[in-house]
Amino acid sequence: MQILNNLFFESQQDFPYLTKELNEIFSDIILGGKIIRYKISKPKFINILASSNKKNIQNEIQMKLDQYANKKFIDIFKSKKNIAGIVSEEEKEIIFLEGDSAKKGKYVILLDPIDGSSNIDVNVSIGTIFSIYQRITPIGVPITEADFLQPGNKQIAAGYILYGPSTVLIYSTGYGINKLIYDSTLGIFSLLKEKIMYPSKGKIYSINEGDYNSFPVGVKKYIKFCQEQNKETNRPYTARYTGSFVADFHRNLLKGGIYIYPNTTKYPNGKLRLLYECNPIAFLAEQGGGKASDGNKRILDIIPNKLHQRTPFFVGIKTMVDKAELFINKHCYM
Ligand code: P6P
Repeated sequence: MQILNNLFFESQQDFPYLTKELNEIFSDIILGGKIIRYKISKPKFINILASSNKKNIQNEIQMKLDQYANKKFIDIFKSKKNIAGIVSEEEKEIIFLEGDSAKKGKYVILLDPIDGSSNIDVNVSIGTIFSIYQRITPIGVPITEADFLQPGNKQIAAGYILYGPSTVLIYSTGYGINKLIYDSTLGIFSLLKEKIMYPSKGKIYSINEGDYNSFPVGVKKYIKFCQEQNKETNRPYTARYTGSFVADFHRNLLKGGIYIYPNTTKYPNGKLRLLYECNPIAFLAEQGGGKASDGNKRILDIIPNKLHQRTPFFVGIKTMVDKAELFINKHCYM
């Protein structure tokens, strides 16, 4: 009924806890999400799912959709005045918006335009992750890197769009997790559920066990713990790993689990980026009653020093993250 009450655009009541400016920023995010969803569902018109044969600043193969999504979101934010600057996974430097935005924009946004892009050409769910802060430089002067190097506990909103069998927007402004679903008939996102919380128990663990030999001992011990027979503690757990962080996080949030990307030989500081992957997801996890750490400390308390810095990442049901940290700290001397 709620959907039928909507006009052909998202209505305010679908976006609880958004100020007027944030509501405008979310409209921009949703516009970008709708365009990306369309492109993904219509690849035959545009050969957009192939690799671009270029590498991004992370030295990762950039898929055409990565480039397309990055440009689309930047163009959309540039056309409005609420955002003063953007950091994107696909851009080495800060995107300084000109004119009114730079002077009057109260907010900065950090973005992973398409996460899980290695899955684009095999039709596995992918996602857009976003993180929003109030700028710390005064209105009227150009923004600086400091506006983006804020700890995750200063985020005022964060979320993701998951492009799967259905397209969903998950976000929080610090008052719980809200879930909206896209209705392609009406072309709008409608509120489906507020205050989403992790289940009290979980039995899914998500980690790329192909890297097992290069994991720290504590992580190896935790994986063996997950695989042991123990009816009382709901084990063995189930392994689920898609190679698409947003999809794995979303499933674990709804069904109960833990996602781990630890430091490995190839990624000594972890693979996931703190500012536009781990902080927004950690913000959501804590809003859902879960926990997010680097194996030792709270992700949201890490003081960033580089825009694209990486961190080991453990996120999920609090008791599961606590257990993983126990194994890590017990074996950290080994
Ligand atoms: P690996 C995608 O590139 C990503 O950042 C996450 O979405 C995903 O969980 C992870 O990397 C996959 O990395 O090394 O397991 O292939």
